[in-house]
Amino acid sequence: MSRRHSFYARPVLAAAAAVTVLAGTAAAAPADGAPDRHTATAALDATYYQSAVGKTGAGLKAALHTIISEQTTLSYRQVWDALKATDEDPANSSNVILLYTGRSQSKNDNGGDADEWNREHVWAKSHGDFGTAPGPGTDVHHLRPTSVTVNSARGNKDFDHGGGQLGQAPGNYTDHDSFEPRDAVKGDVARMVLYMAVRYEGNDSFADLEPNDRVGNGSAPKMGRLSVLKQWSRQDPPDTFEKRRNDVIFERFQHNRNPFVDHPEWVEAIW
Ligand SMILES: [Ca+2]
Ligand SMILES: [Ca+2]
Repeated sequence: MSRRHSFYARPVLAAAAAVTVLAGTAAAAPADGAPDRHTATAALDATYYQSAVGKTGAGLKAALHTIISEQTTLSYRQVWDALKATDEDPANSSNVILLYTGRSQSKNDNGGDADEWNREHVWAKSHGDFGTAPGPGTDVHHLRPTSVTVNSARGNKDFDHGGGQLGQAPGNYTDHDSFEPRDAVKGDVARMVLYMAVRYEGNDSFADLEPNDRVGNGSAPKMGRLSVLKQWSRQDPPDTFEKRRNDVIFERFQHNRNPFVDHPEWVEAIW
């Protein structure tokens, strides 16, 4: 909760952004129910992203770091309730959608048994050894509900193409040193990893997280492979589910955004 005060020290910007996003998802929604995203993003550019718009490279990364570092920090226990909201099945409000399997499962089936869902750290928590203390280990921008068994199969592997298909999660592949998620979430994974790289720069009590182009990073505060993540981000642009998730985190939980969900072109602008 340490950054909450500073967030509300900018009440005009925060209120303007929040109200406009809500308008974009409700009042301004066209007949098909899809949010008016162009309007919502333009409003965010004029408020939340004002100091980042027009920049590229290291200057853009630094501006975004300052913006998204103003956030509420959750406890690891609070993450359960956050994920039940952020990853809710749009077709069944009693369920969440699991990241790798795509399975719709009861929100109440969370836990540690093989057939339950748990909290997957997409940026594996051993890469930088940040654990589950409030900070990167509880940042729901990269935490997703996953099948306990598939979470275990992913382990702390870097992301790359290839391997054998997972029997319990068709479309996902793994070998001894890497994991490839199903096509529908490849971009989500890339944008989560790159959010972490911008948010955590080593100026707090945690490591500076950065992508690189390797696999087998082990406990180094690195995640690969950057060239593959960039490809996946292009291949699988943000959809309604991913955008709604970003809005829910911003409005209800952390009060910060994943800039790459709002502006996927900023991936190439920085890397
Ligand atoms: Ca996707
Ligand atoms: Ca970093």
